[in-house]
Amino acid sequence: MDNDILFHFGLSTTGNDLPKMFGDVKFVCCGGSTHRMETFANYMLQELGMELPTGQSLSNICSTDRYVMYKVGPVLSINHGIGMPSMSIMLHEIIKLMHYAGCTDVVFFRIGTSGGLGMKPGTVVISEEAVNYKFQPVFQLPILGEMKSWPTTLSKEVAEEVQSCCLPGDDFDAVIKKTLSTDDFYEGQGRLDGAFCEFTVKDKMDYLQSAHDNGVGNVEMESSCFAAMTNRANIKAGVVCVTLIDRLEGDQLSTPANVLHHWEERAQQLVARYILKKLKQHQQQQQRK
Ligand code: R2B
Ligand code: URA
Repeated sequence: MDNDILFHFGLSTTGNDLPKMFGDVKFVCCGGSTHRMETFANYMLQELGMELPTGQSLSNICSTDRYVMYKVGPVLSINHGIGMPSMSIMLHEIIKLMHYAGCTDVVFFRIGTSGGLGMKPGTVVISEEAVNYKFQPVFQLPILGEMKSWPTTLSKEVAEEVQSCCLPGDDFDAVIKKTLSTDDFYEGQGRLDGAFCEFTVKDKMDYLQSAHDNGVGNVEMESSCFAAMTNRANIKAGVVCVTLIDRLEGDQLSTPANVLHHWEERAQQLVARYILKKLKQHQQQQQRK
């Protein structure tokens, strides 16, 4: 194509100098909400020891109101919205963007929230793999009238390294477990408190218990698409989600907002530590050369 328009970002290959703008990106971090990804970008600014000149602040690179994107040195922070269709659009465009910018060895993260199964709320789950409603490690999408499916493999190395960033002094645990990705927050996750519900408490508990017995630690709405698409593109990727509730205990998110925000910071903290560690290792390798 003479010009490729990354429609949902409001960027294009002829309208923007993508290599100049993004060529040094090494980490793409995404999460559902626009505000959380702005907070993460500002947090990375601080963690990377970067100081903006007085009166300046980070600004959103996207010119549409579909997604927000912030760049802090080698880190891109971008939101993906709720659900796999929104995740998939963002990933198509960010994978092309990384390609056009000439980026190499980029690691992708989803930093998110989830419902936990049988663990203390506030625990961070690092996904071993993402599974569908039948607990299978595949992502399916109908294309041209046919159902296609891809494996939802995630990097074991990244998962273990992120887990090792949880330190003895931290007031939370980080566990590696399977993540169940659903297409709905309410009935799709076995909630009884949606506008509709045609199953019993026992049906719900049997399903969630069976997920738990199959090694599932948490439930959310994007990881299988994220894992399948990064895997298809041969991109190393990790999913780090905090649990906001124990779904074996209830459905409603009744914890106060300030506590939930504090918990959300935990997943960001682990990924930030991983990034700093990798940048330091890279710097040391360069010095040795
Ligand atoms: C976790 O939280 C959102 C739903 O509340 C969804 O994006 C997800 O995966
Ligand atoms: N996000 C989800 O998708 N489910 C939950 O239970 C909590 C957050």
